[in-house]
Amino acid sequence: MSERTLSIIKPDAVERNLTGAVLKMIQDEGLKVVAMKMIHMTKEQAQGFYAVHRERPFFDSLTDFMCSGPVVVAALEGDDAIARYRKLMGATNPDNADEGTIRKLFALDVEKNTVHGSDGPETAAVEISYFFNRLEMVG
Ligand code: YYY
Ligand code: MG
Repeated sequence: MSERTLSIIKPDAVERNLTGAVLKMIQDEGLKVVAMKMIHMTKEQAQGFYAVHRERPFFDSLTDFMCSGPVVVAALEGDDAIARYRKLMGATNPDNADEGTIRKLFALDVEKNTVHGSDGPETAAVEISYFFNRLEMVG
């Protein structure tokens, strides 16, 4: 079934000019970009995005990192897009990520791990609407 997921190319990757390489992997996987933009989040915007993690010990450091530089946010569409993108990303900690995944190739550590991808249909819908309105989505 066709579904959509929210991708973020994180500050560590944008800063190292890896945006094109990550987008190529996304497109080679067959996922279609249906919305995309570069933004530089405020601390408050990063806290809002990661609100589900606000009680976690890494929340303050994570949200500092996510507003430390520009990111590229995109909505991706395809059959089973959520799981396929999670598989392409690899495990949260790059030490545990499979060979050939984005995080295995590019992530610096568990925090500076290059990409975000939604973890389910409900979070995907919330996360896409956090960044994009209907006029910004193709199709
Ligand atoms: O969905 P995913 O990004 O793979 O991991 P989450 O468990 O949702 O955590 C979100 C984000 O938080 C993760 O990408 C990096 C950061 N983080 C961290 O800095 N340290 C941890 N021990 C776990 C997660
Ligand atoms: Mg997550």
